[in-house]
Amino acid sequence: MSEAGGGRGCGSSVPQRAPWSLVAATAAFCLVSATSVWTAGAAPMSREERQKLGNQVLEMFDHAYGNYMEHAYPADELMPLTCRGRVRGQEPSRGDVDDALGKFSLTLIDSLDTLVVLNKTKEFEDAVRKVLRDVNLDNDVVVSVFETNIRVLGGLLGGHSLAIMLKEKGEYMQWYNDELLQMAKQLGYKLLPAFNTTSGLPYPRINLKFGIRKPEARTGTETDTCTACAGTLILEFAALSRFTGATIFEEYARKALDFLWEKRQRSSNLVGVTINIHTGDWVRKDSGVGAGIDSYYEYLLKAYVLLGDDSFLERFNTHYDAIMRYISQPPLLLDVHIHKPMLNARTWMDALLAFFPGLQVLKGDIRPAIETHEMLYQVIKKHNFLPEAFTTDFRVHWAQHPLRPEFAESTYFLYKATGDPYYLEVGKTLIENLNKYARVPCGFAAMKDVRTGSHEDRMDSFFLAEMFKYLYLLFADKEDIIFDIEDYIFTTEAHLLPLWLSTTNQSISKKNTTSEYTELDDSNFDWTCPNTQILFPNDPLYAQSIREPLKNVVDKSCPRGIIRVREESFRSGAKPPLRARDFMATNPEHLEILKKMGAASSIDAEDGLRFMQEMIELSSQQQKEQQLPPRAVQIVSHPFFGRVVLTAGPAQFGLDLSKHKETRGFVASSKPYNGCSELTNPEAVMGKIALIQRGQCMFAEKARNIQNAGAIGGIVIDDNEGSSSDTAPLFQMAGDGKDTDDIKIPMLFLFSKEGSIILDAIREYEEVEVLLSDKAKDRAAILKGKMIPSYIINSNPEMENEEQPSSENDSQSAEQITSSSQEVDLVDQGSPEESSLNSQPESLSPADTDNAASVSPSEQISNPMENHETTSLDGECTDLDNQLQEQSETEEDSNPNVSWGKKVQPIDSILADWNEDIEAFEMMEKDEL
Ligand code: DMJ
Repeated sequence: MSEAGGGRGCGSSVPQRAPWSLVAATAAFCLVSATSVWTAGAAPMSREERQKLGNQVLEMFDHAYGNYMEHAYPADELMPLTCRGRVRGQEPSRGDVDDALGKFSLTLIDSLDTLVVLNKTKEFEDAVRKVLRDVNLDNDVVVSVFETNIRVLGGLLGGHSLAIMLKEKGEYMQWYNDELLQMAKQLGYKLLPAFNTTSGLPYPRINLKFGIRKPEARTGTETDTCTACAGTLILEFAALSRFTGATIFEEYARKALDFLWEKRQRSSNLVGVTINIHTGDWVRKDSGVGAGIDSYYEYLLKAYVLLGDDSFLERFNTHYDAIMRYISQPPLLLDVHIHKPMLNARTWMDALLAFFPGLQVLKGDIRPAIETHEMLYQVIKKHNFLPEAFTTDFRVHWAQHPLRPEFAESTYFLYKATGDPYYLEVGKTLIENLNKYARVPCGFAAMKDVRTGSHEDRMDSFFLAEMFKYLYLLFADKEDIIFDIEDYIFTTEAHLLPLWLSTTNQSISKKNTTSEYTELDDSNFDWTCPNTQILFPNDPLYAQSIREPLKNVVDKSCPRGIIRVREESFRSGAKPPLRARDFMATNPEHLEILKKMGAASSIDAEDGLRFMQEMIELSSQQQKEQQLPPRAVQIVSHPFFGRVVLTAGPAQFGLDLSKHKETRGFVASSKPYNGCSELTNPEAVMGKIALIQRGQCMFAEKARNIQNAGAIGGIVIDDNEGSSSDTAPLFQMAGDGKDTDDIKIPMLFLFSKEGSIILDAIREYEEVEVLLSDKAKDRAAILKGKMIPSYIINSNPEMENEEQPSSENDSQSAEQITSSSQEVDLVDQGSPEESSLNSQPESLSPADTDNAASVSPSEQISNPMENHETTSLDGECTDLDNQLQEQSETEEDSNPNVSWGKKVQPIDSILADWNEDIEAFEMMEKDEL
């Protein structure tokens, strides 16, 4: 696009380093599109292959959208495992996540402009008619202002933008008369009461029908909101104002942004994660580029692109400078404290920050974008998806993955900026993983645990709004899209707004804005607009040369919480700081170091605080290390073929699936169903996996009864109707307090909702075969030896309609499989892990009572799912861990007084000593505000 078309380049009054080469808001705002100059590096991908991948994306979209429309619409979202709509109030509440659901057919609205990008114009026309006919924006439901803005208002505006584009082309949408825009305006007015605060920051939630603070509204008493929640409105609100001429929306969004800018921490120029909407105090003073803040930064830069207002670029550049100074520790991006920005606030990163490399491309800062993207890609290669959170040494911290699009977004932008076909290969991997691990017969299911491959009954609307757009555009040529994508800017939900809005209804742009930039000097703009003519001209291997040193960063190295402050002094021979994991209370040198912390220099004080922080994490980690990770029940028979994976709780007795081969077999219900006495149907469960209902007797007793009847495994299904691992913490089944070594078969636990997926499958298909394992298995391995068309394995779209395997084939191979399942090693050698668990009966349930509801899970169980990985799975960090082990052994050897593992001061008592210090630190932070 040209500047005349809207948007701004560097040709403004803002200090700059180089002219914008191309103002393509879709991607490389500052960059030359290098696709045409690429000559070396990763092998180029042929047009044919790119088209094939594009077609695959189209087929995947059809699978997701088609199932939503067929089985869920007009509900807000599809539940892909149970194949029905998610209607708020009819499902157990999931807390804040549900605030996106307003009974307004969310997924349909969020998908509107994706249909046009994917060249499904006819379907778009139908979808718009449905929105106009069916969607009600006046429901008595409390929704998130942020989510409603980015998904619904953004969706309507994106739909309107492309509807008028199509109308102008003269073929489609000839009947369209701004109806989507009218709906957007109606919704805009519904959101405005949220801004009725003295600060101008919006309340986080609003009742669509009753607004805020009215007794019927059930909202309006909140005091805090996240920075992104208050700072991610300007694109949609300004577009609404400029499309309609009603200036109020842009004014309100600008006011909120002005307030946030005023409240930035003045010495670091960072913002916190949560702010009090009445006082403007920072409630959470940690600062990063991921959850809670992410799109605030994104909207400052994009507001400049869309609205051409220099003040937004100045603010963005000021924050960006602070981010690169404090948060960016390439390839990592680590949260810090806004008042002590040299102090890391966490030792883990969240998945939302994966959008940041894309934003850096828009900014024109390619090198760190390539570095962070590469690091993220390696985490993905290890776990197939980006876990919601992962540590600085790349272990899983929070194992869920709700099919987030941020990494695909950054991949697209990096490809546009560098033209490096490597990024096409990255996109191809994303497609393969989605088809292999997330695709289920009724759509795509979020990953509940990337380590086990288990699913959640959830397909968020952003998956359709964003993922398919970015993936399709990655492989598309200009002529594959029916309009010029470079005439539009992507919102944070990937909705498209036309850049010509910058020259429309501009009258409000400066009204009511506060501005004070005198403190800024040229050094704030060091990162601005590097010119890709300089970056790339004679070196097409540029991106590769940046990735190369990082290529083993995840697999081979496990950075131990990278802290840069003293990098220089390490190099000059000074000792690295004492880390919590190395600390021994019996080591005099360690005690001496500890004494110094907090006493002398500020560096010592920082060491002390970090040490405390690490001790807290270590302490909770050690508690969790007593727990077993979740397991997977994978349905492998027709028509599931491994595509449905259920999260299961392990047992503290029986075969340990993490140490033995998985167990595979057909399922059969035991009689009696509770499995509390000798089975009356041993012939039915012999050689099979028995289903037993929870309750009436101990888990171990059930296991013995089915084992005596010849079962090769057991699945206990919760008797608590409606329970689900979506809403209840998963737990491990305890033994009976006695010796359980006689139980040799594996036992897993499913909540009622997951259990009923198996029970329903039996009702429908009679023969249902499952795999019990520690992690879902690759479908190719599952189907080995079976006559299955390759589309099942590869999910190759063109073959989707081909004949399915006959039931004859199925039963034939079922025999093979049954016999192979009998080869499973049933002899449990016992493990130290189990014996240590069994030796702590006080933490375990004494019995599986028949009154489950009266026993809280926390009383009865330990929770292996609780968000954090506790041990190094998959042999991660082995090399470094070995070195560390060797190192501690050497230390021990050289100091005969040190007895490793004995006499160590309990962590609790160390923490108690430091509580006072932590409080003092917090007080200090508060005073500085
Ligand atoms: C989307 O709704 C938007 O991208 C938002 O900014 C945060 N992330 C989700 C998807 O992960």
